[in-house]
Amino acid sequence: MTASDHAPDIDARYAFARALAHEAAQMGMQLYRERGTLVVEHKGAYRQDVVSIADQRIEQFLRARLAERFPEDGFLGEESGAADLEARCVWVIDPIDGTACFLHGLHNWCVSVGLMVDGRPHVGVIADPNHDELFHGCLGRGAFVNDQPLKASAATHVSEGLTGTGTFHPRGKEHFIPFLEKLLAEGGMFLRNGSGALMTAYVAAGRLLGYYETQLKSWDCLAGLVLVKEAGGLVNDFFRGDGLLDGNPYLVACPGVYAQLAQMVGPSLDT
Ligand code: 2AM
Ligand code: CA
Repeated sequence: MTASDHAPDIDARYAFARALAHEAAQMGMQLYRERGTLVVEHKGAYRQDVVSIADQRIEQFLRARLAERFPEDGFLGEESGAADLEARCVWVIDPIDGTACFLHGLHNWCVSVGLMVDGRPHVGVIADPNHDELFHGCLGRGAFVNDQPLKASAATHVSEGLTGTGTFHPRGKEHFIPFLEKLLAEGGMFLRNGSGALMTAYVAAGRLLGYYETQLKSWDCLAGLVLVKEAGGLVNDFFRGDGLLDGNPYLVACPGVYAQLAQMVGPSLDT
């Protein structure tokens, strides 16, 4: 019998993820206060895609602590890539989701720590130190912000609240502008706060009715997907194809408006 034959200790991982994300977010807060001194780089040719030494330092911290505590687990991170993806437990983390906000002095950023077990999102923790909010959830055990249970909105029409959105230039505005037109035509309204993880958590919390992003990466949303599912929301087939490594279009929403939003997004959700 090998170590991988044993059921993984989910309790230990869930507790560790909560403490770790909180600690990383406090580290992020310190770096955020010093953001004027951080070295900023642009990823590739796309100038809006920025990364700083803060992203790299927090990811190194998370990766080292996870490897020390759970050496048998795999890892996928935005800044340092993948290791042991065939392991039963794989951590999928974004050290700072909302990097552009972080660097521009806007408070919409967070640390996102997700855990996949046997290929499915199982534990999600999103730490937002600017608002003292720790979102966390575990498959079959509910989702919470601090100690408060999360529940997706009971709305049945987009006109009843706000819908999160986001895009980036390389994806093409044809996947975005038609959606906005349809949303506005139905009396809906959009919000774009710059952090996919936080907007996903807000859908779980019932603060947003739904959230459409033309393209996300798995580290932006894996933790949040656990929260949305546990809060009674619906999610698209984000992991189809090479979704884990390359990302996909993304839609999450409360049950009463998911179909309406999916119709507005149309074929862009599948291409
Ligand atoms: P980041 O801050 O970790 O880069 C905002 O709409 C969301 O898009 C954020 O979660 C942001 O994550 C993400 N994002 C930024 N650049 C991206 C890219 N090139 N591909 C996919 N998502 C991106
Ligand atoms: Ca990031």
